[in-house]
Amino acid sequence: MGIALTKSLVKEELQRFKAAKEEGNIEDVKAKIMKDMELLNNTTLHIAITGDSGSGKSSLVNALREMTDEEKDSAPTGEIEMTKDKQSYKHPKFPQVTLWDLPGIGTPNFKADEYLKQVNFRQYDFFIIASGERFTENDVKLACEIKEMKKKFYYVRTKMDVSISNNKKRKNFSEEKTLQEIRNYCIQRLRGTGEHSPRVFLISRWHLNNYEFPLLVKALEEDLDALKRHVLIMALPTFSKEVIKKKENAMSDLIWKLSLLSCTVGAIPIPGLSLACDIGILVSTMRKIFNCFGLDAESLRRLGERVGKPVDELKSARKKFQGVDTLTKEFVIDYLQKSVAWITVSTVELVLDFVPVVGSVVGGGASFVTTYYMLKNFLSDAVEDAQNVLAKVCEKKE
Ligand SMILES: Nc1nc2c(ncn2[C@@H]2O[C@H](COP(=O)(O)OP(=O)(O)OP(=O)(O)O)[C@@H](O)[C@H]2O)c(=O)[nH]1
Ligand SMILES: [Mg+2]
Repeated sequence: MGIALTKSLVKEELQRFKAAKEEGNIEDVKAKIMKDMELLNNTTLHIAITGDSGSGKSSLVNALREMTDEEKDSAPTGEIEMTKDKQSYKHPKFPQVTLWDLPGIGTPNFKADEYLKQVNFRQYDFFIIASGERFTENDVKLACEIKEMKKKFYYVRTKMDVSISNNKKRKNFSEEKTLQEIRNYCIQRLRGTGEHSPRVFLISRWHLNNYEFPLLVKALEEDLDALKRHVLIMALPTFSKEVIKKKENAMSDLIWKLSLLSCTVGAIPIPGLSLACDIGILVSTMRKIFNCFGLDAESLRRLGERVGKPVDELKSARKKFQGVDTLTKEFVIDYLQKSVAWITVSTVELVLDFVPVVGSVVGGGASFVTTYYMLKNFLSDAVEDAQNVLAKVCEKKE
């Protein structure tokens, strides 16, 4: 077990550590990281989903919350008008993310002229305008109004699975051509509102990895600031290898910061282990990683319901975390114990290498190295299992 610990990789990280230390007094570095962490923990993301009745707003809210329409606390969906008032839905695992299911513009309680004021447009980070088969006058009106208020909006054409399946019956069907036609039609209508480069994404709530949902995520990432981007990535459903990679990068960055913090918090020996690191930081970060890749029992249950696979099948696809439903402190200690042979030998070597680099903070350095590599090791295990689960989801039924 363990990630590849090459000398050059270690040297690189230690140089980074040294540079961070040289940025100022280690207490200043610690204070800055603590402030960054506090800012991150207090960052919220409010996503407004609007559009005509039946366009698939509530379905999209549920998809982004990784829920089926049947789950308790999900947004009600259906063939008749359902969303009559604005309603907020917190993400079940990431309460920093709130999805707002808004009633359509021009519905009895929400008159077109007053719409944005009534839904309190200022509180949202951006709008998604959902539209079903036809682009309506209301969609145009809404796009104009949101633009006037200088808010960002993304135009989302839903139910692409239905459109593609209907078009398949035609002679000379080409999926690419069908997508192009629909995209051109939407862009043209939006250009009519004075929008020069309208952003249109063709999606299906049932196939987030198909069509243009990945492009929508990319656009959001580019538009959001670093903190909000981090919150978005953490909460994204793990629907593709690309999403797993995004999550891995985001967590790597966090690990680096938290490890720096651990070396200044003070190394506490872990009972029964010849390790000195901050167990609190290890447990909370490992839990964050575990949940963010959807490896916990609750996430796997939801995933099973969405893709129609028994939860036990998904659970047993995990190789590194077999039998783990939630990440407890006991599990973390056990995990560390299993890694101990690897980490102690490496740590001794690393710290010896480290002495000329950091001089007097060898103690802190040892804690930094231990925390850093324990967490990196855990992250690489989590990535591997997230890929295993994804592969199981993609497996065709026999
Ligand atoms: N196949 C398919 N059906 C979808 C998709 N999105 C929504 N639907 C269906 O379209 C119907 C309407 O979806 P809702 O999510 O209730 O639409 P809404 O915009 O919330 O409607 P109101 O609440 O009445 O404003 C439901 O039967 C959904 O199951 C999709 O991407 N694919
Ligand atoms: Mg609805």
